[in-house]
Amino acid sequence: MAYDHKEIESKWQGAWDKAANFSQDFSDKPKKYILVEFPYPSGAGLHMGHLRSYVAADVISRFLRAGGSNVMFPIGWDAFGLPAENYAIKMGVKPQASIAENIGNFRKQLDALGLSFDWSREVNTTDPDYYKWTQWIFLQFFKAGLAYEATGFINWCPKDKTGLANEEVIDGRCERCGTLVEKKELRQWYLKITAYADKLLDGLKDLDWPDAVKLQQQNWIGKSEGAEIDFKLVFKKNPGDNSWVDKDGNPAHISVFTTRPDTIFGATYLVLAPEHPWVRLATDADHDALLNRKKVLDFIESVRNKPEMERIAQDREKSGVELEGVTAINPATGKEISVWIADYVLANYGTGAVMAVPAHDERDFSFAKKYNLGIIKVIKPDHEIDECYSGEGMLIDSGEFTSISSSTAKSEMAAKFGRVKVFYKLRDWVFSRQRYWGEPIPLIHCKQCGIVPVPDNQLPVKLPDVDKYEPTGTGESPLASIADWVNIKCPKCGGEAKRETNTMPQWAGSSWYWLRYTDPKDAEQFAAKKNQEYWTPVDTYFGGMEHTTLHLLYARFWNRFLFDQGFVSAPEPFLRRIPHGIVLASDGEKMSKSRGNVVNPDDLISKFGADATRMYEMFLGPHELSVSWNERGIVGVKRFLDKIYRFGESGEFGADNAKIHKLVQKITSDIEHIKFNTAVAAFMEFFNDFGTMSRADWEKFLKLLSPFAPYITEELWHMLGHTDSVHTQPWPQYDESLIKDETVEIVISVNGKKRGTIRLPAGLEGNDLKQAVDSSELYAKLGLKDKKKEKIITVPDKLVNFVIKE
Ligand code: ANZ
Ligand code: ZN
Repeated sequence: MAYDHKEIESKWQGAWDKAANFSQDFSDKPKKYILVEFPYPSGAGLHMGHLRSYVAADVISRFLRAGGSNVMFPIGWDAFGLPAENYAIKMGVKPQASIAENIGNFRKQLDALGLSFDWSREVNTTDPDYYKWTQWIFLQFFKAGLAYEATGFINWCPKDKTGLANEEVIDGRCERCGTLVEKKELRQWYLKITAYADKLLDGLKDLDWPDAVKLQQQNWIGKSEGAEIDFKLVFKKNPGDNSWVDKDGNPAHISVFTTRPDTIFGATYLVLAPEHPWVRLATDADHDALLNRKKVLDFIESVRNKPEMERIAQDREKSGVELEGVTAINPATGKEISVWIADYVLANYGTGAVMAVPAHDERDFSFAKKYNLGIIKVIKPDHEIDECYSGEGMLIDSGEFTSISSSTAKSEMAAKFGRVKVFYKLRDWVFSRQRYWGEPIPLIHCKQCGIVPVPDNQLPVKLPDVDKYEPTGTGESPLASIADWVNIKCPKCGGEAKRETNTMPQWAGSSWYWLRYTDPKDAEQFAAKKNQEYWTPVDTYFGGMEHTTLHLLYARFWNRFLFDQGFVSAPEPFLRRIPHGIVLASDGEKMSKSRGNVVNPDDLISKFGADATRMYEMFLGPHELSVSWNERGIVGVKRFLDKIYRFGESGEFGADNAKIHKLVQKITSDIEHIKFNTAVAAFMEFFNDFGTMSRADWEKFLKLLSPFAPYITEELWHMLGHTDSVHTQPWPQYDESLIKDETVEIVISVNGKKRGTIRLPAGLEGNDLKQAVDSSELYAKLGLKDKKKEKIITVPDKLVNFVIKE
């Protein structure tokens, strides 16, 4: 007989005192800050990925509360940005309205799941009382010189009609809609995240994060130590003339960035990115340096919209064209070498130019083969190799550096031919969007005073309420056409001025939200220092794998900056990060509407109950791995819950059972180690054959199960006659002496080599263990009786090793 999950769940959902989950500022109990990524309240509602993080975090929070901690487990809404705006456009409503409706729906879903959030701390990034502080923080960046305006080629999504940050371009496509990203020249606001590259790298060391996640951030920041070296240019048209300067007065040389200055004697040509500023200049009709200008321009055009990923792919054929009429001088050899542009050199990394060393760099090698360029070996490999050797070794044919090892010579050669230089892959964060639904950037453009920050007492700069907010596609925000919002008096001189009309990216509000939770209603500051000091850093942060180089990097950046400014109390925001794997559909494919394989949490809750949904979600597999949904699995979990319900109803209690102690130990340890799937399995195994259970054992069992299945355990707890809640009971303890196995397998080895095993009573140590082994059959069989033992090593419950003279 199935229990009536609907009745039980709706009964307790209404009855639970929500305040029971509220956390106390400055309590004497140990604090724990458990955070889950707050959701975008999209129209689709909760999905399986949310559930994975939310249920896991809820289990931990309930467990820690029962263990006596003052747990903060807050939630809120990350509601600005493209997804919300696109949804509103599709539905033909204002984002304000659709957001409010979606939040209502999300809230219902979260409550139905029995998630024990502290709703007293709810935040919403689109609430003016919240984004006032997002704007205020932006102004701190601006005042510190870390927010700046520049015109440059940025990533542009033609479908979403807005600029994107590098982090939002995944394999050349828009992170949101999958459209191929184009390059567009636009005036943009940038945040100078590059100024924090080293701090963001160093900070990783102290974090309890999965190595894979740390490595991804490290690679994204991409620190490279090397040298910048200048190559003088020579012009065929006026061979003697080395005074050729550009409009800015730069002398005629090209600077390259290399991580291998030790290979400079093997540099046989230069390669520039097609977008290199010098190439732009030289192809200008005013200049006559290039003899093949037309061909060069054609090539530039052909690579213009090639995705970066494609350009740098190792195995792809590289193409380029020589800049005829120009050569360069290799500063080490004094030899004249040719100058090329090629697709495999990127404009926005290093100096946008490389010295090509085909003998020791794969990309240069295949390029040199294709265009028949010189290949000069300057490093002797320490073993036999293929044609191109990219490792270290002894330098050859390298002038005074010959016979020195390449690694030793590196720094000296960097200094002699150029200067030591560090580059990062990380780019400054393109921080403006040409869309309506975001925080207005709180700046004012005045003809007299230039760019003026909006004074603090005029924050927030509210988004105007408008009827038309579709993107324009011109590179201007829709706000630009709202004259009475845009035109304003300059706060400094009182003259005519205009508001900045770009808005912030969707990542702004989430770059500091965990700080606001510590002090969510503060009107004077974004969060009082003493609240932060009590709560932060976040102890455990649950969320998706996909946010590693977006949200997690941005959040660490804002936190570090605010820390340096003295506004934040901890340098790193999130001590422990637990990412979850993806939940795939039962066919092993990604869940998607178009495939029609999406599993809807509402349906599951209605059909099987929130408890079964939660438990099955945890049972699916290790938290960090991708798992496949399986309808049969949830049926099994529901049956398990039916069984325990029937047992509770029957009230057939017997004698105490030591097995419950083992279960307490197992569940406690599994929760601590985020091994929820094995915890669920342990519950089922236990219940399959526990033999007998006393009323006290049963109460322990219910408590253990309560973080996973909060409704049914509450019902069964009350069935015992209790009037208080199972969720306010302390976590059960176990008796060490009762969890030992009665017998254990002991490995017998001789001189460290395993010779067999024997079964012995558990808990034997030292001489007792030796004596038990002495009287075993194996001992006799191995002839150990007559051997002279130099040493006998015993490990209780595991092993006895005899060290003997052979
Ligand atoms: C000469 C050389 C010789 C190089 C050699 C490598 C091996 P990472 O480690 O990624 O920083 N490079 C520099 N700027 C580039 C750009 N804008 N586009 C494409 N490639 C660029 O790589 C640095 C190396 O990548 C540099 O060192 C340069 O090639 C190339 F045996 O210089 B090397
Ligand atoms: Zn002014």
